[in-house]
Amino acid sequence: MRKRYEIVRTTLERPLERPLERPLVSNGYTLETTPERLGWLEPTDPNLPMKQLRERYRADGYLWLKGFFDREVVLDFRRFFFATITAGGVQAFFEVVKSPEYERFCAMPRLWDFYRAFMPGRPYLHKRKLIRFNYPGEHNCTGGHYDLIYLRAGTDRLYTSWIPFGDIPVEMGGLIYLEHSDAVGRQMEEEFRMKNADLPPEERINAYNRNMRENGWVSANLVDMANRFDSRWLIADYQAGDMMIHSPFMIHAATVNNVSSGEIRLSTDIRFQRADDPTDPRWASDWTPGDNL
Ligand SMILES: O=C(O)CCC(=O)C(=O)O
Repeated sequence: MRKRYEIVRTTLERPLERPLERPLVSNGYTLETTPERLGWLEPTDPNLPMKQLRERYRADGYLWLKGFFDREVVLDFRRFFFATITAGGVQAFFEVVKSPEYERFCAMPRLWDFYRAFMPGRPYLHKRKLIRFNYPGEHNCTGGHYDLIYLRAGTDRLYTSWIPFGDIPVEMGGLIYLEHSDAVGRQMEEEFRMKNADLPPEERINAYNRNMRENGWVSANLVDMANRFDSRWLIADYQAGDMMIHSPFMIHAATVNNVSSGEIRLSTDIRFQRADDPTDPRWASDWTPGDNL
């Protein structure tokens, strides 16, 4: 029998904010567009008092901070990325990941001052930072997962910043979130913790151990997930300058880039925690291909 997960609804049901230009497809599954299965993320003003931002984050499992960064700074990084890739080919991708320009972007006082106040405490940024780019029509995209699956060897007081490098309208395949799934992720993780208890320590924290699913994902079938948890996928038209923050238990995924303009979807995801909480040592080095995380 299927497990029932309690999902508390705290936001009003709203119709879609605009008609979709294309169906949303993720790993071969086309998302349902009924109001019970698809909705829009709620934007938040980053200038609200910290107390309100924290309450919202706790209630929703995410914050969509509109216009958090200076748009031009973000677009500058996008230009740097494509100039580097154009000059050096795809091998240059990991040069960008290790570049001073990317370090500088991630070291921006705007970001660190925010986390210092939001946590509150001295922030620590995991060195393993990811940049993702997706060509239109590329079939594979991020399956449904929550981040702690890959980060089990430290604290669970983690904050992921997902930052679009450019405008990412829904049809370009930005991040989507399963509404109120922070509670689902917590319950699943508790179940994995119990199942993993008998495994050797390095296996216990592994996203690919015998108790986990392919790629560490909860599922690649987002349609089934929304039905199973009786929830909605929340979508958004992201703009350069926005920043998402999500909890390590919040389930999210992506859809295929399906824009006709040929534009590439470019984003980064980086993770903060308090400097005095335990860190996962596997995330203390630059992201490299095949680092098995
Ligand atoms: O950008 C993506 O496709 C995935 C990002 C992600 O999983 C994250 O930000 O945690």
